[in-house]
Amino acid sequence: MTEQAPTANRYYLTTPIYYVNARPHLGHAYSTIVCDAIARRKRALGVETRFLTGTDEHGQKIERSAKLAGCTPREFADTIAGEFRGLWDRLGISYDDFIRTTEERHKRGVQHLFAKLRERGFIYKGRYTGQYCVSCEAYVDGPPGTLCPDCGRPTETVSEENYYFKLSAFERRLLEFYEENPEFMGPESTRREVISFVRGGLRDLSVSRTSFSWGIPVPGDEKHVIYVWLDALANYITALGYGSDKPEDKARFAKFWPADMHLIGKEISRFHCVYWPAFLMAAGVEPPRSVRANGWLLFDQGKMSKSRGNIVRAETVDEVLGADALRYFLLREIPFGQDGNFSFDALVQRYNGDLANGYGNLVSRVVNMVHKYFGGVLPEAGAATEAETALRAHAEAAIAAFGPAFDALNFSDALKALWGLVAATDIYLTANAPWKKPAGRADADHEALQARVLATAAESIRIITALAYPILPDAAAKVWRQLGLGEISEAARQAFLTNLAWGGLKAGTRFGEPAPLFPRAEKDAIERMQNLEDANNRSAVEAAGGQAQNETKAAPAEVAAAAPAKAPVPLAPPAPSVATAAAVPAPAAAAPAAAAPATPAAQPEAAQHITIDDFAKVELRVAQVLVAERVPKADKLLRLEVDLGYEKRQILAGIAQYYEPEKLIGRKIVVVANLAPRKMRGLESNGMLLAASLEGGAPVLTGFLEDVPLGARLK
Ligand code: ME8
Repeated sequence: MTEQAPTANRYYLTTPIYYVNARPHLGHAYSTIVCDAIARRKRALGVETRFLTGTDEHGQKIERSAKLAGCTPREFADTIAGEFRGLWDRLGISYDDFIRTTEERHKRGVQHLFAKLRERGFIYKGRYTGQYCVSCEAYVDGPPGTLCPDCGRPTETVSEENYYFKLSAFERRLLEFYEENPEFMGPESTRREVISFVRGGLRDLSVSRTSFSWGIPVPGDEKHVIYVWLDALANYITALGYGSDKPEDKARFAKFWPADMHLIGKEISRFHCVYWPAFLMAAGVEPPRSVRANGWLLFDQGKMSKSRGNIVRAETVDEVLGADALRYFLLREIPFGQDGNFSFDALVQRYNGDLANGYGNLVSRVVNMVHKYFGGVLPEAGAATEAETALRAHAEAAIAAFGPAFDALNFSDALKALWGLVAATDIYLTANAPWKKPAGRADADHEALQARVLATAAESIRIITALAYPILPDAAAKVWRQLGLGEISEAARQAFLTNLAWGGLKAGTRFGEPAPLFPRAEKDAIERMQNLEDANNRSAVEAAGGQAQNETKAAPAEVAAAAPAKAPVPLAPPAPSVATAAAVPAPAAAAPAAAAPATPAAQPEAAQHITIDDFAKVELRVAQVLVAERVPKADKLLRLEVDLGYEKRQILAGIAQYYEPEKLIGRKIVVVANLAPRKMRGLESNGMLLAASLEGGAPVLTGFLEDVPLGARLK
């Protein structure tokens, strides 16, 4: 390992590079927004900052997704990478570089790194037979049938001749490295988890695959592709020019490596805090200075993720409340490092409370009064009274509190301190009421008070705005113009945060036109956001499952089985040519219904229409069968264990006469997820499968032609 380079006045920070198998959602936006806020503050402090983001485009997972979508992996990756980049541009993310792992510069750098590792004796060839989780692109210890410990999905058995990285040689070095660099990883929970993982013993790591080809070939042995995590992690150095001989690339690498911070989600800590420093040490490259893990953004009580099907898109919030509202909410509401709930209610409450009624209203009052009473030119404040001195002291305390809290990633505390100044300025303004001239106050005295109060409040707003700029870049830019200070981006280039001393806003400054910042969100804001999400989810589900549903209409089993004379709850209007709705009976109905399955349901009558709200009560979700076996002494029942992505559960189904249990394993099906649990033959059943019933025949389980993530909801 080389020596620790002196900390220069430069800062290199990175987001994870996101997989292109899923469209961006708020979870991705969260990590990216955190980095963007940090990058903006660093730049405004005069630090030469480089902010990298990008997309992770290789691996079996992407190859399979592309195949299912009927396009090449390259076409698939181009589309989703474009969506990520487009979203970051829409949200005003100030990245300096966007790397795609399919780019030539990356491929060259990864091959250089691989060759270096081999040359230095850390790579050897061996045979790997074991379990692999395609979703996490990770090797898993255990016998066939082992579920992935990270995501809970079934693993696949692979047996391949592979290249191995001597990770075991780094156990002691890594522990020493953590000890010597206590700042290397955080928060504390991540640190503890990683250290205990390494203490548990490190085994050599397979770093190539031969069973698929969508990846970077091993130099000199092209039938192997390089393990996707080695490929992906290397982006942090290949984006700087690692592996290139060009002088400008070498200079960039020398200048910005080691990275100051890799910001990641907590689930990928092991890759960043164990494998990555080990790869770098082995290659003779210095490890990054720090890795910081954000907690998970939760929605509907679970981690927001594509596989759970509970995502919210950043575009929705941007469209209704603006990107700044989202940035503020995420940084203010969630203590960094912890998991945090996202809800439209909480978002709108924060928006109205802190932004519309708080900061936005304060700015609007002051700017409007400067226009009204002083023709838009900032007056001289004159001599300060106790009230001005107190507000100034408050502002100075806010400056002193904000920076250290922000720089320690305690964004929530930093904003709390700053919004304390918003409140204090508001109180100051109201207490001095420059809009109200009491009877008996001389004109000149009143004008002096107006000048003093408005100039003081405007100065406080300048300080609030400067500090808030990394979190509220759009709003700050507008306020800067309204205060007559020009372009805030230019001020940031001049490192305006290095000098926030009181008194920066000079008398005589001509204010810009007042412009609304955060219009109050009315009641319908939540509904609008929900509708946008519903419409998006609907089109996603239609895209994923519509074809299958058109071929065989499906209906929840129990509704039909329990009440055959009533209309089933249709997923699609019943078509005369297709017999609708029968079902795999749920446990309670299973015994009788299984004996006489395929009861054709009556056609719904017009009078029996249900509302969309009725339908929404039924939670239909995609699940995968992990285990299927016959229930002893119950010849019609199968016991299934299914994976809903966010949880696994047991379901009993009366399909033993129609489906061989082994054939069901791995199959994706639809289940009614919110059915009350019932006991059958002493076993609990949690939910029900959906199947179509053919006239007088066997039930046919639902399925999808395209790949559908586990847990995705059918609406
Ligand atoms: O893991 N809450 O990519 P990925 C908070 N390609 N953060 C979330 C989140 C949530 N609900 N969902 C996603 C990969 N994230 C690899 C990384 S890096 C060399 C390779 C954020 O598309 C969080 O930063 O699965 C998480 O680590 C990342 O997105 C995972 O993105």
